[in-house]
Amino acid sequence: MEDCIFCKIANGELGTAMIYENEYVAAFKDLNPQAPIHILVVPKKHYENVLAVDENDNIIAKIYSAINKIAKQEGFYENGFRVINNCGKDAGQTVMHMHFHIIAGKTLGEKIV
Ligand code: DGP
Repeated sequence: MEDCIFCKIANGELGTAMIYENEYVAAFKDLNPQAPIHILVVPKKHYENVLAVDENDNIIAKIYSAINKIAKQEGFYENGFRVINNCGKDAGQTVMHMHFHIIAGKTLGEKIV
């Protein structure tokens, strides 16, 4: 999609360093990290948010499969981590290309944020 920053990043147009990448998914560091490890996992295809995912589409499984691999690759598989997806206005979604935050590298506490 034209003028979508995460489309451009995910498809390699901006030369962003990738933490993980496959045919469907790209993962890169968040610009504004909230923890020692803060990675964004996005589909290469544009979806505005999770509401745009059809029940027959397996992109969410592909994203979680990527998260599993990233956790092993980046060394936080054993200690655990949090995955956050903001959907829409009340959740504070600021980039309108579906993305999943992986937050790790410290004890996160019981609250969501
Ligand atoms: P959300 O509130 O869930 O829409 O979070 C969007 C996140 O995207 C936010 O943590 C900052 C990050 N972000 C925004 N623009 C860029 C960018 O150009 N590059 C990277 N790496 N991250 C970005």
